[in-house]
Amino acid sequence: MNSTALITGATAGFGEACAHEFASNGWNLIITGRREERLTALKSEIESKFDVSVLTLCFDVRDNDTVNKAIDSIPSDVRSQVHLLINNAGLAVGKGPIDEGIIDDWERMIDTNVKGLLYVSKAVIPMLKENGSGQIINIASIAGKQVYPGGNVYCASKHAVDALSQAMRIDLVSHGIKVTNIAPGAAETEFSIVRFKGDQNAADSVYNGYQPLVAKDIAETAYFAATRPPHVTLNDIVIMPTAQASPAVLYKSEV
Ligand code: NDP
Ligand code: 8X3
Repeated sequence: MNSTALITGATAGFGEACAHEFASNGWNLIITGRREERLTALKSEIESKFDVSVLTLCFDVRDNDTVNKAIDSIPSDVRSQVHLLINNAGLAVGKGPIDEGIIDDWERMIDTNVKGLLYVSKAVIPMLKENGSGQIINIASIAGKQVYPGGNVYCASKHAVDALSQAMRIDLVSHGIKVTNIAPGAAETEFSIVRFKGDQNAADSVYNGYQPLVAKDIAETAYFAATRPPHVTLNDIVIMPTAQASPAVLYKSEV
């Protein structure tokens, strides 16, 4: 297997789990994120466990120049093996009524989830085209399908990801590039710690009383989507905890 997957946001959560899942199945990796020490540690761990090579690229997806410099630095022998981009880097910041929203939180979400995904995609798509095939997996969210109280701007940013998945599919079909949108419900990662700005109690309360998804559930789903035969594309996958019927309808046991 000579395929390489480029995964954004591999320093935690879904991205880190995808790195393990793909490497354990023989894929080489390009892992990215802002926390360089985590990237270095993940590279060492994966290369010691599996017979694959891992390239680390430390950048902020919100900075288009840095994104381009990082992607341009990929050596040509690695470039020619890149067949999969997993656009996973993203975040929610804050949750509350729209009129009480904090402008900086809105900008962080829109700049990361929408503009960052666009910058990385624009930089990587030429590689997929050159290589004659490929796949983009966009990690959207159930928040990109349905809006819930206090979710306003995060939901809007993920609706944008959902729309961009559809748009990419249309614009790239003639290049044989598959586009898969994955829309998870509640999953226990660092997501809620980030959303609630380090408030551990607020983060824990999101996952109390039911079994949320775990990062491995998403990684296995992404791997399944990436390993369908050439004539098959999984366009859109909604994956939820069994106890979550919709973003705001959770069946919680009595505490
Ligand atoms: P985590 O917080 O655990 O991981 C987020 C990852 O994104 C980290 O690796 C982080 O790396 C990276 N990231 C964030 N901002 C930037 C940035 N500006 N530049 C580069 N990398 C960045 O969250 P999850 O794994 O849960 O989230 C992954 C994706 O899944 C997100 O897009 C999220 O919206 C989505 N999602 C999450 C769900 C959940 O319930 N957990 C459900 C549905 C979708 P670093 O900080 O090192 O830069
Ligand atoms: C994360 C899931 O429901 O908290 O995208 O928005 S949710």
